[in-house]
Amino acid sequence: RAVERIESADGERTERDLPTVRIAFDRPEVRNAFRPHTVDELYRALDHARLDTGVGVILLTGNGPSPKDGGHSYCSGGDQRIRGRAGYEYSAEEAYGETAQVRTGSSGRLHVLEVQRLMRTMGKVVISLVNGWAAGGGHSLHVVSDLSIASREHARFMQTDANVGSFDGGFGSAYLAKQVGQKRAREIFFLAEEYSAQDAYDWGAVNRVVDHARLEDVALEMAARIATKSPQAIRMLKFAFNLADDGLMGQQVFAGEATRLAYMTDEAAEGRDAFLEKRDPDWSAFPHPQ
Ligand code: 1HA
Repeated sequence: RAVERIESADGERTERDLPTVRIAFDRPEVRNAFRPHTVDELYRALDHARLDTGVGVILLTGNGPSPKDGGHSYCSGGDQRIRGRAGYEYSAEEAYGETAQVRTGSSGRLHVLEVQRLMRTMGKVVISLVNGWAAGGGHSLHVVSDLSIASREHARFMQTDANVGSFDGGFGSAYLAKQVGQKRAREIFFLAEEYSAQDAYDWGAVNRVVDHARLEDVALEMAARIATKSPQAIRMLKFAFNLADDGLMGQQVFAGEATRLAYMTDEAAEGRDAFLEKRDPDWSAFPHPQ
């Protein structure tokens, strides 16, 4: 849970809880590559934040730097060491003992597309703090985020999917093309070249480039600013931005929120009450607006 540090004009310091949580990959020795277990934990943390009515903003980042070589990373995608012929399967027993699958509820498969869908469809703002390498499936997580802030010194981007015979043919490519344009997105995937925070900013793929030391502070400032806005308005706007690109799914998510709002009206209550009281509904108090 994040706090905002406020310093008044007379130098007095106070802290207040922000409606914000920080979720971080914590495998810096492998550039924060994810395993099925990592992704299941990420899903649970995100869903916990989704369900918590006190949370409006989620900051997604990577811990580090690596204790091995000091390298900084946001996330380098699927852990290639546990990739089998049928995808990212691995023996949970190897890492966590025999009861691991029961304990974690993990099926031993990589559910990263489910994580992407959750980030996309939750009515809260997800901000990626790209503090180092964003590669492969890690690059796609930053792409799917609502906002991205990049470290000037350490953020590096590379879409390596095609290097390792993988391809995110969903949000990771299609939504990237919406952000940077078709030609640029194809270049990013087909050439898999490294690009910088400044490149990402120039191409419209990140919102801000900031000094590394300021990355988390800037994210908290953004979160504090978003916290001053109407939660309902932010939610409707996020769903509206998604709607056309997400097709019927986008319409469903937007419409679900519209239904929720409509349920709060006297008109909807009349429909419910009439049914429960076994009478015809009386809509006379609810004219057709112009
Ligand atoms: O595309 C998908 C999906 C698509 C559809 C549906 C689901 C999907 C799920 C996943 C993915 C993918 O993520 S595919 C793409 C997988 N990721 C990669 O191809 C990135 C591989 N890593 C790199 O290219 C580079 O490591 C790097 C550009 C991120 C950083 O380079 P750097 O700074 O030179 O470090 P490097 O020495 O390469 O890495 C440091 C250590 O981290 C190495 O281990 P060490 O030699 O110290 O034992 C390295 O092997 C390890 N490491 C880095 N990335 C990964 C990794 N180990 C396993 N998996 C990694 N992804």
